[in-house]
Amino acid sequence: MKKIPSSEITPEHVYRSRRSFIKTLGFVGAGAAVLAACQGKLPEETSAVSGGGSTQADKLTSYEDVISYNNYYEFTTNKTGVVSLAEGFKTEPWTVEVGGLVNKPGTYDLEKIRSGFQPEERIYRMRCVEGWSMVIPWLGFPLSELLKEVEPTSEAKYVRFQTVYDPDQMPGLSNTYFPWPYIEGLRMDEAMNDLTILSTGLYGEELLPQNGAPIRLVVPWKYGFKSIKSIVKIDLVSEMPVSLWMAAGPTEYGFYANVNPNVDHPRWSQATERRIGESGRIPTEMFNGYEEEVAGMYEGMDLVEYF
Ligand SMILES: Nc1nc2c(c(=O)[nH]1)N[C@H]1C(S)=C(S)[C@@H](COP(=O)(O)O)O[C@H]1N2
Ligand SMILES: [Mo]
Repeated sequence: MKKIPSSEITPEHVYRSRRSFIKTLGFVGAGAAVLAACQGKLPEETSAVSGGGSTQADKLTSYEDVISYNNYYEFTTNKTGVVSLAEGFKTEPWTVEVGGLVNKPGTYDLEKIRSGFQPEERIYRMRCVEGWSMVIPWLGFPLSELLKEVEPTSEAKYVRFQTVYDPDQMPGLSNTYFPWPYIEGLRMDEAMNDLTILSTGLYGEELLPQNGAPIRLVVPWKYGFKSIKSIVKIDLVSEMPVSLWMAAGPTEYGFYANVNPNVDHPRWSQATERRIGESGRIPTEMFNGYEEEVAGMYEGMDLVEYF
């Protein structure tokens, strides 16, 4: 194996060497294992995407790009400016309050999250509504595991998520154009879908602030803005939550926000996307390539009306 100077050992290097080691044992994780079984050996530079059928292989976005090109408006709307403004963001102590229409509301601190849930690797395609995308090896656990613990009542129809509101640490909150705090929501079946995870890490490392540390949502078949960062509150509710983006631009951002190449944003096409770190554009897939797993939830729904 090629020697890498220690100064250049990024989590990506460590992650890749560990993965190739695991590969020789014939196991990379559920999604990849299926692909490996079908095709024999995985090409070094591609990775099986979790879900989205067993035949797709996508190149991972580099660790450097994943941690330096971000949308996190509580810090700044400048994608390459988040990293420096978020440096040193305090993520400990941290608690996530889980309540609303549940039998067993709970306060989850990081210790309780770490000991209660086992993170697994999920390689997901992520598609930003602005037309760029990444392929990220997340670490996380299904949101359904947490929701089952708190026992939603029969009145619970939606899940509402809220990001921390901390003006002392987040200079972007002074931008009064946005109705802070950042809010997002999912319908109950979407929240319970196995693809929906709470992520605490990526590339085998703990999440950095710019990616939503210490815990964020990841919903790979929806536009990136649904994957809300740095969550402090999760409520089970009976009415459809109004997200920050719905409040800021109701004609441009709907509640569902499913990736759909056939439904354009009012100001641009959604037919293609640019993979960060690669050249040119590629076609955007229905439900971001996760049609098999999620299309059933929207059967009979007009996806133009419910955008
Ligand atoms: N709280 C909060 N969550 C957020 C955002 C944000 O501005 N604030 N941006 C969203 C958007 S538009 C995208 S594309 C993804 C980007 O995630 P990443 O920076 O980890 O790639 O985070 C989403 N989650
Ligand atoms: Mo986005």
